[in-house]
Amino acid sequence: MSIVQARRWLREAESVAVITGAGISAESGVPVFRGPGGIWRKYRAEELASPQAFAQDPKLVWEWYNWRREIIAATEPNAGHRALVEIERTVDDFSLITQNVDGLHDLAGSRHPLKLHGDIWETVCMLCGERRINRDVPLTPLPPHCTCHPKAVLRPAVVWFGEALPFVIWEEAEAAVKRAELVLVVGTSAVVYPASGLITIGMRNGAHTVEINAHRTPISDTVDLCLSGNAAEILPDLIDAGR
Ligand code: BV8
Ligand code: ZN
Repeated sequence: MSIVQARRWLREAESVAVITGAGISAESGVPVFRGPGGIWRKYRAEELASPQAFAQDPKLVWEWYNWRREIIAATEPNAGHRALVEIERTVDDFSLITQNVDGLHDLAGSRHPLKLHGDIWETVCMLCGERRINRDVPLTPLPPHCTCHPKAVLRPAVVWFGEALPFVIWEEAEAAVKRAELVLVVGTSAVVYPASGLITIGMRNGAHTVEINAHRTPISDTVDLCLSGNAAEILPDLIDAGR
């Protein structure tokens, strides 16, 4: 089976769900979490993306987010992001589910990305809960404070390890993969749960599953089709001119 089969499934599907991870933004220059470039100073994401790490050293965690915000602010969506916008236009029932917090799907024009892990451009106050978009690069001073109280600290409005995913978004994502005839899994190492569990849910509900990844992952042996390579090249290639 090959990309011809994937094009056919895409052409025939009335309901498509796409699950993206950091790999779809790699071509834009956004560092991935695992594999080369995934380390910041000497820390792995798991050591910084947690309430415990933030409680222990909010300034260090914010320095990591400032580093990422600065990189992301200088990036553009790539052909992979844009191809998903194109596919969204041609499929009756299309859902884009992303683990990414970089906002590149929004910038590319995706109508309603389901952000399972939040948004790096949004802050939330640890005291009053106020959420706001803040695109200052870099954010300073660190840690940023809310206007509600001189000691109220702002955190990134993202989902850290050990934290629950946003319930409404999760429900919408789970419903999408349950009704999908085709699930595309793009640029994720498929090791973070419950996000990666959506792939199995799609499979169990009869969807064709296609993985697009530069390397093999723990789901490569279970999906119907693996398209190995760069998402920024493969996704545009999926769009069948004759659709
Ligand atoms: C929860 C924060 C419970 C935002 C992130 C043991 C077993 C199973 C699960 C667990 C376990 N122990 C703990 C858990 C749960 C834990 C978890 O899954 N841990 C893992 C590491 C084992 N999960 C949680 O804690 C979740 N919460 O379970 O809560 C709960 C329930 C109710 C009430 C209270 C609590 C929360 C998970 C969210 C964590 N937050 N980030 C941020 O700062 O970004 S996770 C982090 O990893 C990012 O969000 C990222 O999105 C996510 C997944 O990474 P990927 O996107 O896949 O990126 P990665 O670098 O790994 O891979 C890139 C891929 O792209 C690679 O495959 C590469 O080959 C490919 N690629 C590269 N270039 C290209 C490419 N592909 C194509 N083209 C290219 N050009
Ligand atoms: Zn506040």
